[in-house]
Formats: sequence, C-alpha cells, structure tokens
Amino acid sequence: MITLYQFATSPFTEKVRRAMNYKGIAFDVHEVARAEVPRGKYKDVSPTGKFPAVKDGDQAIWDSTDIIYHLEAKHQGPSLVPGPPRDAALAHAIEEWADESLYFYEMTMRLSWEHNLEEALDEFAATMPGVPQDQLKELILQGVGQLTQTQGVGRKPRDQVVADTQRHFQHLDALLDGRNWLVGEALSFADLAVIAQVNALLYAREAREAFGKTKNIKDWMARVDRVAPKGDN
Ligand SMILES: N[C@@H](CCC(=O)N[C@@H](CS)C(=O)NCC(=O)O)C(=O)O
Repeated sequence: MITLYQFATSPFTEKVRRAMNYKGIAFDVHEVARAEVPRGKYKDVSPTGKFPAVKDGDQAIWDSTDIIYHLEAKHQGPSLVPGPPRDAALAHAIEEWADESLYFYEMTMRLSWEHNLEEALDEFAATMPGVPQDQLKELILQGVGQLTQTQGVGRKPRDQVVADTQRHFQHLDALLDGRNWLVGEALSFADLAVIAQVNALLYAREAREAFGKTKNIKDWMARVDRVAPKGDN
C-alpha cells in the first residue's frame, strides 16, 4: 500500500491524488504536521521538506513529477505519460508551465492577497490545529508574500498579475478548443498538473472573473474530474 504524505491544501497534492485515482491505486493519507518538518520528522520521506511525497513499500519518492513517473513505471492502470515522444515532451512542457508559473500566480493571488486568503483560511486552519486564525492569516500573508516577492510575480503590480492570469486562462482555453485533453487523445499528467493549479487559482476572485470569460475550461475540468477525481482529503 502506498502512503501519501501531503499538505491537503497543496495543488501538488491534488495532482498526485488524481494520478493515483486515475490509475486505480489504493493509498493511505498522512497529513504532514507542518511544525514537525523543520524538526526533521519527515527527513526519510522527503529530504527537501517539500510535499507531496509517497512511500511505496521501502521506497520514498518526493516531488510530484517524480511521483508520477514512479507510478507510471511501477503500477498498472491507464497511462499518465503519453507514448509518442513529442506528446510526452509537450506534456512535460505544459506540466512545467503549471508547476513553475501558474503555481506562483495562485500563491500570489490566493495566499498573499488578503481578500482571497479569507476564502482559503478555513482549509489551512484545519491542517494546523491549535494556531489561532488571526495568527495563521498573518503567518501566511507574510511567508507567502516574501516567497512570491523573491520569485518575482509578487513584485508585479496587482493589475499586471490579473492581466497575466487572464492571458494564462485565454491560452489554456485555446489549447482546449475542439479537444478533450491537453495533449493527444487521452488524459495525461499535463491535465492533472494544470487542473490542480486552476483549482487553486479559482480561490481568487480575479481569477474567477477571467475564468468566466473562457468557453472550454469548465467542461474540460468536469471531464478530468470524472476519470481522475481529486477524492476526499
Ligand atoms: N516541485 C514540487 C513542489 C512541491 C511544493 O512546493 N510543495 C509545497 C506545498 S504547495 C511545500 O511543500 N512547501 C513547503 C516548503 O517549501 O517548505 C512538487 O512538484 O512536488
């Protein structure tokens, strides 16, 4: 049995859960105690201190991309990685766009803009019992604010972040025009990486407005949900 070590609020967790559900792989969930990470409690599961990570028998794998390739190599079920090399490369590029670009937009808008954080706060509070909500809010605003400032998206004026997000959604919409999946003729890990970031983005009012102007994304999300559900936390 696989054990998934997760932060329930993380889009990378959503991506991995969907991947295991798509393949029909049974797994247990261990919610990571955030305070214990710097104390080294999870060093053997995730030496980087980042999650998700999985323990599959004796093997620990951390980083959602590596987990996906591991699942693909070691477990049965429908493929997550497209067969044709060009499609696999395209899925890789789209996944990187989701993980390394969209992620910082969701962090900026969902977690460092106070009016949006209010909507996400209960879910974070549930994973950090004992921390008063006001204190948690300040911690997230400060911590994530610092991170997105360092990365760069958090330094952009808000209007520009919103305009960038509109562009991301427009292009995603165009990629899905007349197609069921982002790459090739079947679901791939590209779909899972992108839907996870879109779901996180949709906590932000500004992202919901941009999303409302697209015509293909909603149906695609429902399609992904049917075959690769996120499942309960
Ligand atoms: N590239 C990693 C990213 C994972 C990641 O950034 N996870 C965040 C939660 S969304 C995390 O563990 N943050 C804790 C930290 O950075 O210390 C993956 O794909 O799994």
